[in-house]
Amino acid sequence: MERTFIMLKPDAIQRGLMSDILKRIESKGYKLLAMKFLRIPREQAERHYAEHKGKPFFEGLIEYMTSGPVLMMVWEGENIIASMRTMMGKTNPNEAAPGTIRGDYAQQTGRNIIHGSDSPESAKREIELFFNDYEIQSWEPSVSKWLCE
Ligand code: DAT
Ligand code: MG
Repeated sequence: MERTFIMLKPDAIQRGLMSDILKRIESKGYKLLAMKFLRIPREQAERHYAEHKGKPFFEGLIEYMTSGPVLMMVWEGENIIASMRTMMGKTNPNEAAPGTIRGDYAQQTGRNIIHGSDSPESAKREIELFFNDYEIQSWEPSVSKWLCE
């Protein structure tokens, strides 16, 4: 089983898309391990997106990500990192396929409503950046045996 860090960005919250997006992730059968609703401090947003520091869109990205509360989560499931990237669709919502989260709900790269880790290394780094160990739940949904054999 793999873990990933998922964040609904400020535009998803403002636009009332939380429940629609959560429904897709929950219905897939993934297990929620942690969840927080808060405004990210600027310094933490910059650390989260450190790989993009210096790029032309960086300042705008940090402004956007700190402009309002986000919903940050840890989810667990089989091959969840790659599968969530597929469910999210391409970074540019105009290139994201219909049926994907960005393809269905967004128009611009700079307002693409959701973040998901892109590798096991990023997932570990991002989870540790935003969550303490005690905030991550260990639990077994009773349907587990009907989801994975
Ligand atoms: P992803 O979020 O799909 O992992 P990324 O890591 O390349 O994509 O970029 C992180 C975020 O930065 C992305 O979700 C939106 C923003 N971004 C990336 N490229 C951009 C661009 N050319 N113009 C505006 N925002 C951009
Ligand atoms: Mg990325």
